[in-house]
Formats: sequence, C-alpha cells, structure tokens
Amino acid sequence: MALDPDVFRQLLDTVERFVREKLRPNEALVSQNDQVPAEIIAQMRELGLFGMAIPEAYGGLELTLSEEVQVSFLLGGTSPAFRSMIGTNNGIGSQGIIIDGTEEQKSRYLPEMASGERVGSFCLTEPEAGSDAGSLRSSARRDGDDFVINGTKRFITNAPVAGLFTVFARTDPDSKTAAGISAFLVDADRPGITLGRTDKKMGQQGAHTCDVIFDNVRVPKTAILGGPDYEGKGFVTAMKVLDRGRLTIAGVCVGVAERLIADSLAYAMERHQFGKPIAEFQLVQAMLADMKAESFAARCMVEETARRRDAGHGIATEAACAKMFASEMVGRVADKAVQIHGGAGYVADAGIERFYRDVRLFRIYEGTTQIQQLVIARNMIRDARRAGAAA
Ligand code: COS
Repeated sequence: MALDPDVFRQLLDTVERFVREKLRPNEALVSQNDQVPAEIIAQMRELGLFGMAIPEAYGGLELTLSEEVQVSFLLGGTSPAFRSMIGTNNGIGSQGIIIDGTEEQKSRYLPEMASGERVGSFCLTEPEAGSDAGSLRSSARRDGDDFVINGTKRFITNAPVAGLFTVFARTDPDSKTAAGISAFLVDADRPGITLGRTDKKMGQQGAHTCDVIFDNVRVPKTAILGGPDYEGKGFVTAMKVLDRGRLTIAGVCVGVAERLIADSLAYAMERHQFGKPIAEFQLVQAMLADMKAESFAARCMVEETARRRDAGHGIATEAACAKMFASEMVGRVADKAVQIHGGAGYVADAGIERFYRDVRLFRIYEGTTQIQQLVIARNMIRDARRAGAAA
C-alpha cells in the first residue's frame, strides 16, 4: 500500500539529507578501508532502510515499487557500496520469502531483516553456473524428513555478514535444468557452512562478496522456501525475485548517473580553459546533453516499469529492458564524466575514477547485459507466438 504522500515526502527528504550529510563525506574513507563504518549501518537501521520493501506487518516500510525506486534514485547519489549494505535485505535476500514464503517463514525472518538485525543473502551463482543459472550443481539430497545440502556458491553479496542464506539446490538428481531446483532458507550458523575469503574486486569497495560452501548441511523439509509443496519450484522463485531486483538496480544506475552529471556540470562551469568555462564549449555541451538525455530516458523506463508492477502486471521484459539500458547508460555517463574532468577525473581525488570502476558491476550482476537481451528477445518471441495462436 502506498504511503501517505506527506510521510513519503518526509522519507525522501530524510534519505536525501542522509546521503548528502553522512554518506557522501564518507565515500573516500569507505573505499580506502573497504568497510562501511558501523555507525553508518546503525543509522541505516534507525531510518528503516533495511526494510523498505518488507510489508508493514513484519516491521518494514512496505513501499510500493514506484516509491522504492525513488529512494533508489537518491541512494544512487553516493557510492554504491552503501546501497549494497541494504540491497539484499530489500531485494534478493528477502523478496523470495515475501513472494513465495509460508506465513511461518515470513514471521520468522522478515522482522529481523526489516530491522537490519539479520542480513539475507541470495545463493544462486556457482563456480560453473553463472548466466546459465539453471545448470547449477549444488544438491539437496532427501534424507527422511530432512534435506542434506552440498555445493559451493560464488560471489555471494553480503555473505560475510549474512544471517540467512536463500540457497538454490537441485532436489531432483535426475534433472540437469531449471526444473528440479528448490530454494532453501538456511540459517547461516548451521553446521557445515563455511565462507571463502572476501573477494578483491575492481570497485565497490565496502560491499563484500565471497564463496559460501555447504558441506553436508542438514535442514528440515520445512526449510524449502514456500514449504514442502514448493519442492522443484525454486528456479521460478529466483526468476521472480530477479525481475524485481533488476529494476531496483536500474534505479540505482539512474541515481549514480544523475550524481555524475551534477558533478560534471559543476566542474565544467567552474573549470576555465581558453579564457572561459569549459561548459561554454559545444563539444563539452554535447557530452553533457547526451548524459542528461540518456539518464532521463532510463529514469522514465524505471518509473514506468515500477508503475506497471504496482498495477499488478508482469514486468519480466520491462525490468530486463530497464536494467540493460540503465546499466549500459551509466557506463557511458561515467566515461564522459572522466572525459569532462580530464586529468582530474583520472586521479583518485575527485572520486570520479572510483565511480567509473564502481558502475562496471551494474552490467554484470543480477544478469549480464547479454542475459537481459536474451530475456527480452525470448519474451518477444513467446508473446508473438501467443498472439499468433490467439488470432
Ligand atoms: N518469472 C516467472 N517465471 C519465470 C521467469 C520469470 N521472469 N523466467 C523464467 N521463468 C520460468 C519459466 O516459465 C520456466 O518455467 P516452466 O518450466 O514451468 O515453464 C522456468 O522458469 C525456466 O525458464 P527458462 O526455460 O527460461 O530457463 P533457462 O534455463 O533457459 O534460463 C535465464 C533462463 C537465462 C533467463 C536464467 O537462467 C537467468 O536469468 N540467468 C541469469 C541469472 C542471473 O541473473 N544471475 C545473477 C546472479 S543472482 S545476483
């Protein structure tokens, strides 16, 4: 349910002030120390940012997707590492439970996730199964009323601090495809779970990923997301979660692009060459105009897709379009931001080069650009066939 407009306005004002006064001044420090300070995480918890997308009945803010993307635009105005802290609890770490979880699973996990007490991580990717998620090899072998999980998950966001893993594993050993995969809710302190070393990444320092290794981890059959009747339906849950996740990432891309445009414009108006501000040169203006037009287009795509989802429509195609366009767009915007800043954009001081590295990930996680293309084209063909069959 949408928030009262005044209450929502206040939330946006608070987030905007938090980003400006608390997060931006700490960007360089977070990158240098590869750590978001505990004090900032505590403030995020107080503001309710871990539970934006979680229903009010379980302690969250229950924002509509249209509202949530407005917050994503604002959070994109600073280093993506900050948003990553709260990203999984609002997205891939909790949405499976919200969409398909049983009442018992919701009341057990969602309140702690909404408060930020428990961090959720999404364990889909494996060393040999990235884009082809349906080929994953982790297994969940039935043993009486339990399942025993074995396998390695890779690049798992927030795993080092997670209290809950949504683990995708094959419950049907005879299947090699998406069918036969189930999702399990596994407490992080279960015996048999170990973490790999934290990955050293190109950017987004402060946001952590690592391997999660499951070695004979025993869970009851009630740990299947959605309950025992959902055995074999895990892959479809993953896809539904990713549809939504892809849109919020597109929203963050728009926010980062808008930040880089504001910084580039300010720099271009201040920096003098050949006797005048470089913003007065048409070749610089062309870059600024392209940046603005592209980010505006992505903003419109994100807002329209969120509206469709809030109205109850499927958004698999639109979310893939928005994620593909917005993540590619912010890559181009970051490149132009470096160009406009010239030498100042290439050295670390202004932080532009950091954003240039940070945004590279957007084209990869929650589905590469190529996977989005595949999803879009496949859905187009399917819809055309259906329309043909109906004619
Ligand atoms: N919503 C609901 N159901 C969906 C769906 C969606 N968006 N997309 C697919 N499904 C369903 C299909 O309908 C199918 O169900 P049925 O067998 O009952 O018809 C099932 O899921 C399998 O779908 P499909 O045959 O399309 O699966 P593929 O193995 O061909 O894989 C892609 C499809 C490539 C789209 C999928 O593997 C994917 O998204 N890969 C990228 C994974 C990713 O984003 N990883 C990032 C790491 S997670 S942060």
